[in-house]
Amino acid sequence: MGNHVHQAPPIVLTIAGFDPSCGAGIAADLKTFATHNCYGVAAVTALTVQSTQGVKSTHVTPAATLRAQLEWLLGDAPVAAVKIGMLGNRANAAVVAEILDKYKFTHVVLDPVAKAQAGGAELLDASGVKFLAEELMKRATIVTPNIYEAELLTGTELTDLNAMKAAAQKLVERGARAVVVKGGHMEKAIDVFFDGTELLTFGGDRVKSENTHGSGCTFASAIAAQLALGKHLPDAVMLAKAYVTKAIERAYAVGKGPGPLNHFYRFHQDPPPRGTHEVPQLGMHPAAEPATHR
Ligand code: PXL
Repeated sequence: MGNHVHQAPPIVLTIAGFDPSCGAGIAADLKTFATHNCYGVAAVTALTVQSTQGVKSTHVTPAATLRAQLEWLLGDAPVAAVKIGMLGNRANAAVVAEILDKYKFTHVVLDPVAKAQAGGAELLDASGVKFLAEELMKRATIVTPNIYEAELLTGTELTDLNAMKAAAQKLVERGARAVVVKGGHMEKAIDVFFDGTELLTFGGDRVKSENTHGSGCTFASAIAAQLALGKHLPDAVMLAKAYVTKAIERAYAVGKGPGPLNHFYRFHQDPPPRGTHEVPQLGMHPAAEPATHR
């Protein structure tokens, strides 16, 4: 008995930064894992000072502390998939490469986060970007750059779908096992997938919404969760795109700036009708509201 009676769902690890407004980073990742019926765990690479109005500053976790978080966690629980987001600097990127080599995870989704969309704060230093391109990309199952990140990683300007396809091919030539170049910032929001063999495009309607903060984090996390649940790569990407699109459609404003996605749109519940109360179970706190039966 005790706490081992129920079987745990797949455990998915995010290695990313913390956004206190909980639209992006670790909080977005954990919400995404939860809504995909996965149990999320997290190692913090950086603390950001942030609201919906933007990133004010970033405070990178010391590399030894990041390593300690990961080693202690990974010695404890089996991880079915890993999502990597903001890394902060090269030292933390190097710790992640070391951990990937040591633990040889089945599924690793790398979101090559370089800059914050709002305000353009640097989320990975220049030598970290170089390390990511040369060392981390080849250790991942799939890399998920947006247009800006794909431009940064390939050194070419991406103005249309053909350029996105060429960029995906270039990143595979440079060692990525699979790539999805996200077209969310383009007119049509078409994503380009390439795994060295199959070149696929995933069409999508560009949802007119201001509330898209954290969509990149959410997309990568949804792919990681789908892989953990046993989906194959192109299906995982397609399902993740559908999830993000719906979560943007159902988003709401939280603060003065762009709001988060509605990660829990699947769980929307209408409030109970007036006069109906949840029935407290035996052993609930005595202050709980008494039940009213109708
Ligand atoms: O969306 C990129 C991103 C990732 N991770 C963290 C962030 C942001 C953007 O602001 O704050 C922690």
